[in-house]
Amino acid sequence: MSSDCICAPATAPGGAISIVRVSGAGCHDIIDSVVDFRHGNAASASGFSVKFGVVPELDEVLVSIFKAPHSYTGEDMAEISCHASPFIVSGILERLCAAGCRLARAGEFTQRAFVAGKMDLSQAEAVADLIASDSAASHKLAFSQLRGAYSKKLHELRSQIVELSALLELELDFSEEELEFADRGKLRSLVSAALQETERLADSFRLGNAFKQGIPVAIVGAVNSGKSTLLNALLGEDRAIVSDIPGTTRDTVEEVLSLNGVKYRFVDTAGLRETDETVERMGIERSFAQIGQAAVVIALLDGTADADALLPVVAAVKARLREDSRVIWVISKADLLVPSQPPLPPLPQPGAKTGYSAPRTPVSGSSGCKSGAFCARLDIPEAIELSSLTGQGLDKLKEAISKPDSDSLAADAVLVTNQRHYDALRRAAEDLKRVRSGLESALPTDLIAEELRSGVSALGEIFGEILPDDILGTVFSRFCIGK
Ligand SMILES: Nc1nc2c(ncn2[C@@H]2O[C@H](COP(=O)(O)OP(=O)(O)OP(=O)(O)O)[C@@H](O)[C@H]2O)c(=O)[nH]1
Ligand SMILES: [Mg+2]
Repeated sequence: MSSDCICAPATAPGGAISIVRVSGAGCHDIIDSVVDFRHGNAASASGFSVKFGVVPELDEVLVSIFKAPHSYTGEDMAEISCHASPFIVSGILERLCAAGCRLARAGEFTQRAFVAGKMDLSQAEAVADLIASDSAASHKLAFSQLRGAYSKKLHELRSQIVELSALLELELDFSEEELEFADRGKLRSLVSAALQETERLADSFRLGNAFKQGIPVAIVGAVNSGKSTLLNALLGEDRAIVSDIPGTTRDTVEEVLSLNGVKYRFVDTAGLRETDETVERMGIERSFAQIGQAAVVIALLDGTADADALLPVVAAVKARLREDSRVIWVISKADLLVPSQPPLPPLPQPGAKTGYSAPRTPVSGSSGCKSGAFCARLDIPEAIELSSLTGQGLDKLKEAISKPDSDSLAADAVLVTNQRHYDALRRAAEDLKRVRSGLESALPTDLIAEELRSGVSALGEIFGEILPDDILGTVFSRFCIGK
């Protein structure tokens, strides 16, 4: 454990009260030289205590005193609550530094907590995520990671692999006697199970990361189908330019919005149509790219348009949609549709895209595609009828966007949200795959053991322990060698 004393402001500028944090052996003596306490002093305080004092000529302060190891860093610590003037905060820091402290580097308190074994590396990372969390979803994931649910899951996985390693290492120790401690069939099935779990965790990164960064949602459709109007309706403000001129939106427009506690990044795109115009063409290429990148695609189909004219849009969406993405089909401008009975009357001018004034074709009943004609023609399972002008269907759309995500979050699944962890899990999965094929091809034990060791160390990186030696510790703790 580092012995020097560090100090730093723990609160952002502003507000009424600021907190200056101090940590390190001997820091209570430094505090005593900076603060005149009304009763006693920091060095002689026992356990956790809060003392009132004065920093001469500067401020009245309240000091929380923590004795090692019962503090965030595991060291002697103090938190000085003062009035939130930048002058006072820097004055206190100056006096602490003059008395023997140094200014802490970014994250140094948490780093000390990790070194003291107060938390593992993934929990330390969760502290940063918790501070950065800006939605119920990202908060929930960071908090559960901090509380150790995530570490527990990974520890379980890792100890499975350590156990496999331990058996193989034991064989290596007794290699002259040609003993086989590990039943190869059992080993194969254990490796498969560990590989499956490793891959599941690695695969959860796409969702976990999306929860953290904001889930990408693309609003796509033909020109003039109401995409920009929908973005504005979702946001409740006039963010994107709306006009009845087809091809109004040329470039993507992105905005963040939380639904049901989940953060989404909505992207309004250029309308899809055949065009020779270079800039519009470039915009449409970007729309196509957005379909391929989004986790959720809202595909707008203008309910007043000829269904046949929408077939290329449906085909374009289906062709570019990622396998793990969701598409929500939406029939827009529902306020212009008159509920009536099928069969559908012929359209006055096939292909006309701007004749929205006259209410006409009923595409369905009250919800979904009850008549089925429109959806059947377009070969889509169902669609939400929506009017961004009246708000009809808007709640239903929000629900369709957010329900699957809030459900998967509520399922308490352990999700990977950190790129470093994802990389380590991927490497561990590759090692396990090599172990599996090594077992299948009866590779020598020492080579298989090597791959397993590498997998253990990859997973260990997640917690900050890179100790393949603990495999040996497990061997001796579990087996009586003399027997
Ligand atoms: N009646 C009605 N009109 C709508 C609705 N949504 C959009 N419109 C109108 O349709 C026209 C086109 O709307 P936009 O939101 O600009 O359409 P867009 O899909 O973004 O069009 P591009 O950017 O050109 O691709 C505008 O005149 C809107 O007022 C709706 O729900 N009901
Ligand atoms: Mg637009």
